Amino acid sequence: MSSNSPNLTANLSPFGFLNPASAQSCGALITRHGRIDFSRRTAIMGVLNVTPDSFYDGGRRQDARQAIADGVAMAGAGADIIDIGGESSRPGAQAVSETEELARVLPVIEGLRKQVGLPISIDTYKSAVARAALDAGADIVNDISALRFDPAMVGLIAQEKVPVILMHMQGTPRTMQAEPHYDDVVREVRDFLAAQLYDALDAGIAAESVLLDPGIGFGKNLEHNLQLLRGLAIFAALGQPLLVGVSRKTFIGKILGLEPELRLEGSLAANVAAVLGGANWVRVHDVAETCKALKVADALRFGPAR
Ligand code: 9MG
Repeated sequence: MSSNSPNLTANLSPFGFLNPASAQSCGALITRHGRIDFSRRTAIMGVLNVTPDSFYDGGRRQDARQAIADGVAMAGAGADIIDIGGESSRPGAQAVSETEELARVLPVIEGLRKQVGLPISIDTYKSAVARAALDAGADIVNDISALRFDPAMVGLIAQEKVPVILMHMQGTPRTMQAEPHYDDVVREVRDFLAAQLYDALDAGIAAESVLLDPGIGFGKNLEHNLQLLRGLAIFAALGQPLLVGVSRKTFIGKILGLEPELRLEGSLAANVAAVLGGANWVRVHDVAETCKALKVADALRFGPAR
């Protein structure tokens, strides 16, 4: 190993009891609307934002009808899960009120639930929004704060027995890109995810219901994001399924010098790299294109589809 390349296996030593990446607890997630099997292929989560200001799809969906139609199209294109969000988490985004977030997401969840059988996740860190979304037909909570921003969230997840995604973020969406700093980004994100996982387990959330996510772009600069993507095996070694979201993000724009509209190929490349690095789920805007790219990546990783 060259003297300046990161010694990632050395990072494992304090966590020597953890499983190797190949021994993740299981290859499926049980939800209220079916089982998501990612044992021999990567699960694809389609992004359905109903916000005026998300960095790529913000403002594209003027009403719930358009959002529902887009969700149905994503399901038809091969999505395994649809992730519905009503508050932008792009860098610099302002928080919205619970009332506003609910008004954006509930009609979409209710409408989509009538038309697709797929699991739906609600992208929120607010327990009241999560509770109403679950009542309206959502199945999974995607919490970008990993249960930190709303103290009632952990109890809700434990009580409802629903799967949860715990994501790492340094700061808040409003402040996170100001000057992100880490001494060792892979170790710090790994330690954070392990701590949040153990808090969740202590609160009564089942291990089979927890996915972990290094939070690409959330309080990270280009080099941090690249180190996290190179170090996915370290997060997989925590023994939980791993979700990675790179779709059209700024780090791809920095590499290519392109705006979000022109980042499809870069996103496909980064998603393939994430899958070959150990991601079990990917969160994407471009479902049809990602399905094709990941068929190839999955064949490399798991062998040809049977
Ligand atoms: C809401 N959101 C935007 N990017 C995301 C990512 O990378 N992971 C998760 N879990 N949620 C995200």
